[in-house]
Amino acid sequence: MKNRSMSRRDWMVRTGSAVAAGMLPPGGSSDLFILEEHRQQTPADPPDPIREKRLEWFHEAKYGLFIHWGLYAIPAGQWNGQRVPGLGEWIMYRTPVPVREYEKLASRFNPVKFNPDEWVKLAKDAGMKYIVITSKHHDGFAMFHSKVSSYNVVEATPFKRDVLKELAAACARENMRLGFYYSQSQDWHEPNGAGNNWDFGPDEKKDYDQYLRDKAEPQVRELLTGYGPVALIWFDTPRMMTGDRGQRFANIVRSLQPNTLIDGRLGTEGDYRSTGDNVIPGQVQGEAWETPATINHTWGYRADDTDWKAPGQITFKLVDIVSKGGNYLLNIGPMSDGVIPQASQDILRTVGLWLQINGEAVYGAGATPFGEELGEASPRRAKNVRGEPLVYSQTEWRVTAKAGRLYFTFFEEPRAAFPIPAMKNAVKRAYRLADRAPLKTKTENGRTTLEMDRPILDPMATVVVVEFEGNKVEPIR
Ligand code: FHN
Repeated sequence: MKNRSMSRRDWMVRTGSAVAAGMLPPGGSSDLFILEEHRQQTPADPPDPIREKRLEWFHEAKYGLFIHWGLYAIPAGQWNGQRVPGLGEWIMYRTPVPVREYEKLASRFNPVKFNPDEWVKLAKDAGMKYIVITSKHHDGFAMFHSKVSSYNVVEATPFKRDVLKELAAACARENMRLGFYYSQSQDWHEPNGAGNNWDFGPDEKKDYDQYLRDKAEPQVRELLTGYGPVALIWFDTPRMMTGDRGQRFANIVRSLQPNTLIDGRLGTEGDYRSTGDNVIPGQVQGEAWETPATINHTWGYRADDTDWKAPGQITFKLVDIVSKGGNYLLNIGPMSDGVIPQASQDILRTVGLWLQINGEAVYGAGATPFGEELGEASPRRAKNVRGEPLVYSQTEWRVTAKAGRLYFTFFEEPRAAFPIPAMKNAVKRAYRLADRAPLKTKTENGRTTLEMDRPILDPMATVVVVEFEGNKVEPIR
């Protein structure tokens, strides 16, 4: 199940981390509009016990809320009456909008309906165990009261409230872990930040270290000193990040808050791996990892993207990810008045209701000891769009595991007599997780089958617990 021998390159290829995060714009054409290398850092091998300790909560949590919120929520996908395709938070780049024009959005940012307690309550209702919010996205605007740049929510807007401070307080009240997304490389507002070539010319000619020294590094320090315990810093798009530059950020994090996790997109070694956007690996991964994903097709709010993923799809992705050893960081984009679109709230809460009953199969659960349920590799060695070996994914059921227990989550009605994959361990008993109703089992020639009632209990996903002898499954291959 563990695959510590997989090379960094293989992992990058398999998880889509090495290539573009191409997404369909809400219009649905195949316009790939972000070409961004997600340089991936492989946590040290063999595992470092200090890192493993830091990661304990992350392994338990499994499911987090990603929030992309910033000035881009105001245009919401339109500039001067024109629809700008692509990700909502990329509107400045895609148009492109000169800094002096884009900055004017700040004077209109007044999200009077922002209620951090409601946001935290939503995450809790959704069954999410951590929140990660954009503290500064590529547009360079800080959603916190930064002393190093007045381009921030307190000094540049009529709102004048420190969004992160208020959210941190609300999280602390509810014991919710809070992490900060920070765009360390791209900063389209700064002459020496990466990305803005329409105002400031090509990146190669910039004094990138000046930007790091005078803005990015001090801002990361601010985040780690003024906002309580920070669960993680979610760095992104490490353009122009050499190992040394990345290490400077890592040193800041480690020296100020040694328990804070670093994601996989810093530009030097992090604590866990981040897949490409919306990419779920085909197989179990041996290291800690996380899929960042959208609930529709954008991260920052855009008014025309209402193509939401259904609760059943999200539930499948969550269990699929957990069954491969990972975490799911699912994003929502609040509107410019501070309200989270009702549809995304409803979807998250529906999944949350399922988790209230079935969460035992998810939180703290380990990966499948089998793998046959995940799918089959293409017999012709075909590759998918990311150049990975093509796997014909199967979606009928998934398995997650804890000591002495397997959780079979069925997304489709299984065969009336469902054969448990071959294992050396004897089955002690089986029951439905939701109502604890026992299931009959039959063992013949060492193979156990579950006698399944029809229709299955929950059409979205039904969990069956199988208790077995011993702590760890020994599959028979
Ligand atoms: O460019 C960003 C994008 O806007 C968004 O923040 C995602 C989230 O994973 N990261 C980058 C693209 O991969």
